[in-house]
Amino acid sequence: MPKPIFVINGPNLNRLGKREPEIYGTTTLAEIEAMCRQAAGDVPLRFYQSNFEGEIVDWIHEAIDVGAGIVINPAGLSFTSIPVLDALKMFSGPIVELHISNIHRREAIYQNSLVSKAATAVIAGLGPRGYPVAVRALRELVENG
Ligand code: DHK
Repeated sequence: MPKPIFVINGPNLNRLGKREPEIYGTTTLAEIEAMCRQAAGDVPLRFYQSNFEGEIVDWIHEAIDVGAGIVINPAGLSFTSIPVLDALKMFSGPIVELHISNIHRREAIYQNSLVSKAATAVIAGLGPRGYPVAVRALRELVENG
């Protein structure tokens, strides 16, 4: 059985679909999960979202123990959370940091992601379609090393 890919989402992403649609679009998190599962194919996928930093750290610990790769949209925690960064540094597999918006074209508070210091790659600005792109990229990284 192949090891699972983790897709971890941070605060406020449970509100996608209605949250600032001019920035994040109208795709819901449930629709994004379905896109990720389709992209994962026969690779198991664990899809999580929390508004709480500690829960996200716990899921990264789960990935450290059993995961093949991580796609993470830490949302606002990208710019503030040392605990999330420290947890990601313990993960030995590939990490794709994902942002629906292009954070580098937004307000300054959104432009310095701490998480990027642990990420293998960063996808920002592709909108919700960035998620399946990240999952497919992780599958290739994991399968082809
Ligand atoms: C999502 C958020 O919630 C923001 O705090 C980030 C990110 C951007 C996104 O584009 O997915 O700044």
